[in-house]
Amino acid sequence: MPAATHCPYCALQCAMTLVPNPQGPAPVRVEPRMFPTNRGGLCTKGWTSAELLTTPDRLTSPLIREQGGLRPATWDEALGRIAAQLRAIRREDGPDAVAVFGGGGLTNEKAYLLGKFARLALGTSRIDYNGRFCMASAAAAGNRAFGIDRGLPFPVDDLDGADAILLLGSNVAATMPPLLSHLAGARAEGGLIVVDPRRSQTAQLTADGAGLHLQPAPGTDLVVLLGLTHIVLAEDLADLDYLAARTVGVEEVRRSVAAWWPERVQAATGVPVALLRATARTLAASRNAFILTGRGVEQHVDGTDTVTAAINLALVLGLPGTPGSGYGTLTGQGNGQGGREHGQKCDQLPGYRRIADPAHRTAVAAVWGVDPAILPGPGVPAVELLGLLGARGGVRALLVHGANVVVSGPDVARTRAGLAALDLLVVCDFVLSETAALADVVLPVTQWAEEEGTMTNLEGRIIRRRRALDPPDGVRSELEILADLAARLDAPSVWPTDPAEVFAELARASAGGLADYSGLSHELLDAQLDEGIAAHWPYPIGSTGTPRLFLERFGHADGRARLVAVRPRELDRDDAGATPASRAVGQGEPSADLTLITGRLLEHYQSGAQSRRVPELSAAQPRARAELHPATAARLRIAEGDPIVLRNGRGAVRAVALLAERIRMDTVFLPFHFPDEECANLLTAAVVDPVSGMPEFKRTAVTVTRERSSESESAA
Ligand SMILES: Nc1nc2c(c(=O)[nH]1)N[C@H]1C(S)=C(S)[C@@H](COP(=O)(O)OP(=O)(O)OC[C@H]3O[C@@H](n4cnc5c(=O)[nH]c(N)nc54)[C@H](O)[C@@H]3O)O[C@H]1N2
Ligand SMILES: Nc1nc2c(c(=O)[nH]1)N[C@H]1C(S)=C(S)[C@@H](COP(=O)(O)OP(=O)(O)OC[C@H]3O[C@@H](n4cnc5c(=O)[nH]c(N)nc54)[C@H](O)[C@@H]3O)O[C@H]1N2
Ligand code: SF4
Ligand SMILES: [Mo]
Repeated sequence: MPAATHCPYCALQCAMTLVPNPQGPAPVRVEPRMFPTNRGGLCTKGWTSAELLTTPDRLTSPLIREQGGLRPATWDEALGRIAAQLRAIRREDGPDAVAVFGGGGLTNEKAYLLGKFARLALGTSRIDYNGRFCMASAAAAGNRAFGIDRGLPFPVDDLDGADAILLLGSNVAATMPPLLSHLAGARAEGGLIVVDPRRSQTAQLTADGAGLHLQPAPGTDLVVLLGLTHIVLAEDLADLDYLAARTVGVEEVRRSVAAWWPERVQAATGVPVALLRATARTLAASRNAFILTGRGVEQHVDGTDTVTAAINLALVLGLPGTPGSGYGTLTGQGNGQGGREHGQKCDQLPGYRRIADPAHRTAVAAVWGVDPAILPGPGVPAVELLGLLGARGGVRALLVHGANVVVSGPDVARTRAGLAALDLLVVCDFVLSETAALADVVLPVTQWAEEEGTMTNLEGRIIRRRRALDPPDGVRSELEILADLAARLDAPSVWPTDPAEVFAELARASAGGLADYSGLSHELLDAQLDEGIAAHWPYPIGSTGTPRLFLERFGHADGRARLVAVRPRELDRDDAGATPASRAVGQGEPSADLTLITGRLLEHYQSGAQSRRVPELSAAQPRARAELHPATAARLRIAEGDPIVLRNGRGAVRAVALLAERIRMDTVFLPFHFPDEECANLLTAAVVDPVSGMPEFKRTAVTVTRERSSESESAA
């Protein structure tokens, strides 16, 4: 039977039908399906997604480490060993010696059960997930400004009516290609404005009068945004009626941007005054404008403040909560939205509830049938958690579900050392990812086409993932694994393994929370699929969902949005010496010091654990290539295709030089999809945004040289 489902990868969750294909290279064939986000389109990753189902190195048996290697084991042996070791560690060092690391790719059902498992079966406060690398700063800024964090508080097709869209640090042409159809309206009006230190595929869409490209020095977006807000206020372009009726805090923001006149912003960021003014005026003159942020502006130590500055600009222009306009962040992972709502964040309980709030604890404990006093308190965010691995008084056992931290976490050498110092590393995956290869026990799990569940896409729309074929023998679902371990650990409460039952429990536990799913069920979602109804949360019992938030009020008690005054970071704290600002205006001696920014290629997904195993994708992008400006390359005596090394105090990465005029001369771009000696995160630092705990993936000081074999020439 064909199954109407969605792509396994990103948050656009493009709709597809999986058709049985017994004769084909993969057991099912992917057919695109009409849906508001993708309109029948798919990117190359979606088209090839079924090939991973039968990848030759698919895991089909638990593995246990013995004498340095991994050997197959029975489920009973593997789970028995995990339970025994967890019990012993807990007895010796207490429940916080065991930690859990989740993922934004997990279904809502898995993410919910994982949070419950950590709190009830392990009793640990130490759970967090890879969404901390992805959504944490935008979430923190959204909560601060609006009192609710839903990536897009409006359906994606609202963008169609826009005549201006300011897209900050997002390369949707590579990261969500079908979304481009929603930008066509703004392009036709000349209103697509892209802010990126690279002339990315998305920035190239602004050519020929379709819009503007602002190319600031990496990490200076906050200053750009202060400058834009300054111009809007100084030129009397602000929506004063809206500010008075719907917000608080504009006077502080007015004062905070007063000193950021355009010439000063140009000097600090490299963006010409004329472009700054044109941007502010285009946004202010448009009837329907949107401001959208992506990881380029968020993955910084000041990411929360930068998103706050973007929201301030949106509020000054009167966009959020105004029909046909708005602010949003483009959620990344398949369930990056739902994954941040149901309890795998260290400070959170289901329904986007706070674990430190007594009323929230009581509500969830009642659904779980336990005394709220047994729920642990808040834990620590992901980067801090990874820093506790193997430390004295830290974590001795780690369970990983849906993340490949030795490729995608910051400062990979630190994480590798932490993992090596553990007594027990358990990884659930369907392939032997680089992290799974280090585990003491590996548990093979089902893939997307083999399971039922729900995902919440970038619009806060809850959709169904449907089973199209049986999993291979030997593979179990994560729900079964968690229930089995919970029983072995004598956990209280019930541990359903049927995804529909888990969803029903999640719905009850979320009732009354911000992300209320209580009116939904698998059954209703299936019916909605056929009727094409949009199940955006909050969806309390008796409602029909909330496609658009904030039309009448924001999430704070007084219904008003908050403008929060923010200031730029110290631009000279870079560990390589020269500041981006000084480079922006061409000061300083020529040197090999560059600012590394990292990001994505169309063909690969995240750590590459999945996409590197799909032949077409890995053939298209087999190796890490580092983008350098030809002038920079000439100065460093690097030619197209040369093997190069990027280096700093944390490590060295090998890559192939890719010369491209599209990048700033002071910047080098490296994709993070590759492992081992090509792993970009050998260079990134475990420094985080103080509000959100999000690491700085997008601004790292490096030196770049040709590889040693030709060192004689470059040294001359
Ligand atoms: N092909 C593909 N698609 C994906 C994914 C994938 O791995 N591969 N992952 C999914 C996930 S989880 C996510 S989070 C999204 C991410 O989607 P995006 O946010 O679009 O992805 P990135 O490539 O990380 O960063 C976007 C852009 O930010 C720019 N940038 C870097 N530093 C700065 C800076 O300081 N300022 C500004 N303004 N821009 C900067 C980069 O040059 C890059 O073009 O993609 C999703 N879709
Ligand atoms: N330098 C740099 N680093 C970055 C970023 C960047 O822009 N630059 N971006 C960051 C961002 S935005 C993100 S989201 C992270 C992503 O980083 P990761 O979480 O490491 O990314 P994935 O490769 O998606 O890892 C998911 C792993 O889980 C497995 N998996 C998939 N589905 C399931 C499931 O249902 N259950 C289980 N148990 N396993 C599953 C996959 O096979 C894979 O091995 O990377 C971050 N790291
Ligand atoms: S854009 Fe995202 S959801 Fe759509 S096919 Fe590509 S990876 Fe899948
Ligand atoms: Mo992400």
